[in-house]
Amino acid sequence: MKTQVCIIGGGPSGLLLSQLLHLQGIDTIVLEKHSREYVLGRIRAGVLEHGFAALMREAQCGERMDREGQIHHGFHIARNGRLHRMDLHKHSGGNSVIVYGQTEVTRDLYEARERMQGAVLHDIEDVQLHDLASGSPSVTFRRRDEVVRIECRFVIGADGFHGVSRKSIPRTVLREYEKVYPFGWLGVLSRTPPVSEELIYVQHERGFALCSLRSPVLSRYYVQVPLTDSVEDWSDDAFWGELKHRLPAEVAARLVTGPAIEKSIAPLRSFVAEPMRYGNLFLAGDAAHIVPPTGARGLNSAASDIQYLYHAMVAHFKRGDDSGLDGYSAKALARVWKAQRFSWWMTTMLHTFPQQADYDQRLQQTELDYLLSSEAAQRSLAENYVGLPY
Ligand code: RFL
Ligand code: PHB
Repeated sequence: MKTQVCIIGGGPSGLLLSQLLHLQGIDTIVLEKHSREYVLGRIRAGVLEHGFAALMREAQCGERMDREGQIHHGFHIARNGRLHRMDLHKHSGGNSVIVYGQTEVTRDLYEARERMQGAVLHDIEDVQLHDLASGSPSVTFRRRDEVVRIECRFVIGADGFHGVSRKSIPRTVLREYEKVYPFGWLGVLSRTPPVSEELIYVQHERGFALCSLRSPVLSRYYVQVPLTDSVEDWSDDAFWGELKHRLPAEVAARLVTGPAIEKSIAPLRSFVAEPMRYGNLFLAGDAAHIVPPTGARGLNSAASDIQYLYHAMVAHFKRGDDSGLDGYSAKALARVWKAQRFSWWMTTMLHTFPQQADYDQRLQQTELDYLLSSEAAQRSLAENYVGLPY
């Protein structure tokens, strides 16, 4: 098989790039390890930056997002039983975010790829990347009992944190930066009306909590849990009880509970791999960097990588201009590190850290005091939350 761009990973990053390149007449093949149902079964992000939304529209995949997604002009921070509203719209010069689940984003991208007869191969195994430093790299994989080779001009590693692409870069070239947090998020999806029209991020001595949503009838809630907990330790009743404990009383009083349709624990981690290019392999999204979900940056950082790569690839194939490809890693990493900083800051400010020194605890409280009382601090939060410019 032959293609111009071979994309490893059929998550949002890989599918979005494939769709954008297709619309510019550039040929791609997407290789996905799992089935489409499996990919769509993963409940993840919920908040999209306006820049991401614009990219979805450019990919001709924005129609349902614009119809069903909810525009949010602000969110709340709960502390000591009180809600404090962060006005994103006012403090970011008129920007906002869209609440539209990653599952729906991915579904829209799959449907668009199908409509345009894009090649997305599922259930493939043993992906290996070859000759990345040469001008004609290739990718091999196994499907059923057959080994298939794809020859291409570029390989895109969009295969998430556990994928093979990053691992194909020699250890002498790659530098990794990592921070692991001593807790995780237990998330529940329930077919119940959301407790609040806007998200509520909760700082509480028992631990962080988050009230989010997917639609007027679908809620998404999280509570901070120790890494030693497993999903089996948490009955639905135990989850709702703990969430109510952490919410301000007036919010807890109107919380509608119901059976969990999905329940999972995600560990929190910050990670960056540098550089994001090796020869003709380009990393994008979670394959190169991850953040704790507190600042809602993960999927949005993946989208900015894709925006840079998309324009760089178009410049290469249409105009023979390689400046975008040559500058990709540095440009993407500059924005990635800002998302790392923001996610680390939100996470550190809002979570309860085991065995925290008294001094650090007072500083943490002061950081939140400052945010809640300073318009300048709220402007900085808003600028980052709606998405820094590409
Ligand atoms: P993905 O989504 O992990 O997709 C990678 C795909 O590659 C496949 N794959 C392989 N394919 C072929 N061969 C191999 N060897 C392969 N190995 C893996 C995988 O099956 C998969 O389909 O990465 P991508 O596309 O870069 O997308 C990144 C986002 O998924 C991620 O950043 C976000 O979900 C993070 N995130 C959030 N981001 C936001 O912007 N806003 C949010 O509100 C938000 N909330 C969250 C989140 C992540 C969470 N978890 C579970 C970590 C909330 C949570 C709880
Ligand atoms: C979600 O709805 O899943 C969500 C929203 C905001 C975050 C993280 C997750 O910061």
